[in-house]
Amino acid sequence: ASAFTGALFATGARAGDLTIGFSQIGSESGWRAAETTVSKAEAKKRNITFKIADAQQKQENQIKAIRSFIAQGVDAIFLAPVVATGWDAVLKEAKEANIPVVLLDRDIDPSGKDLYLTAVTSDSVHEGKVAGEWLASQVGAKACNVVELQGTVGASVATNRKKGFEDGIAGHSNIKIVRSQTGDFTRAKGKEVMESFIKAEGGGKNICAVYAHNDDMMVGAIQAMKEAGLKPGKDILTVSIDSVPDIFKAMAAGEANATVELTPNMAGPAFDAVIAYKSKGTVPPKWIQTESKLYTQADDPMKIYESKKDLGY
Ligand code: GZL
Repeated sequence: ASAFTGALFATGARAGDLTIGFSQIGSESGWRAAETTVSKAEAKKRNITFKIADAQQKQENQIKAIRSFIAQGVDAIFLAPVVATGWDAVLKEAKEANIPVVLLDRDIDPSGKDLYLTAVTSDSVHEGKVAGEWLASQVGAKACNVVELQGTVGASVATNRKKGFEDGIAGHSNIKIVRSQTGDFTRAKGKEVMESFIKAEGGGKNICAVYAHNDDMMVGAIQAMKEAGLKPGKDILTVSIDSVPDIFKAMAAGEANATVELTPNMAGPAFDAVIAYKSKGTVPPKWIQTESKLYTQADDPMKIYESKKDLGY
């Protein structure tokens, strides 16, 4: 047989034979919309049949989608778990059906570790720490009251980004989180909660900084600050996570200060792990970590905006 045929034979199942179901959270943020766009492109590159179910941020819809993928007999299931708990039963059903599950961009509680093949995520504690350390580097010894826009309650990334930020400002007793509430990772809710923070904090004049667990909530918060006659990016420092195009636009306008980048391409490494597992029995590490990078106004934000604006955010 030719070398080519031999190679195909050796790799067993070709990527083209695979059907993978993705239980996606929804499209609550620009980042998540980009993740969906990128994952479709990555599936196409590998000639994989890819089915995406949008759960509108509801866990029960994600569980239904997983059950449907099991009934369809897909080769693997991707899950971006909206919250970290409540997955044991349905993931046990996938295990019994011998369908490997890969987590994308969020984790489930450690008790479920044997219920998934691998998790492709960033280090969200580190992201929060980078954000906290950046703020500490900006304020020095000045008293700084911070308001925090948390992500979805119970999501691993919200818990972790909160902890990481606190680690980042630990040892700087002049920096205090004075208010903290969930904006559910959306622009609308981020704006609404920021409006309430501004009212509760004397019109916002004693707010020194805003920390948002994602850029979309920060974009909403920036709108709220401007409508209240405040100067985000100048009187009130901003730091958030995702590095979506619009936060770079705000930075270029001097209305935002810093963002920690999260790649939307979690699916590429996930596809490769499943292909290797299915064709060669290669067991991947439990965690495939994606990189995080801090960007500030010093990094030519308009140029970065231009490079990201057509990537499906
Ligand atoms: C992080 C991801 C988060 C993004 C938000 O890995 O789960 O979910 O930071 C999105 O934009 O809502």
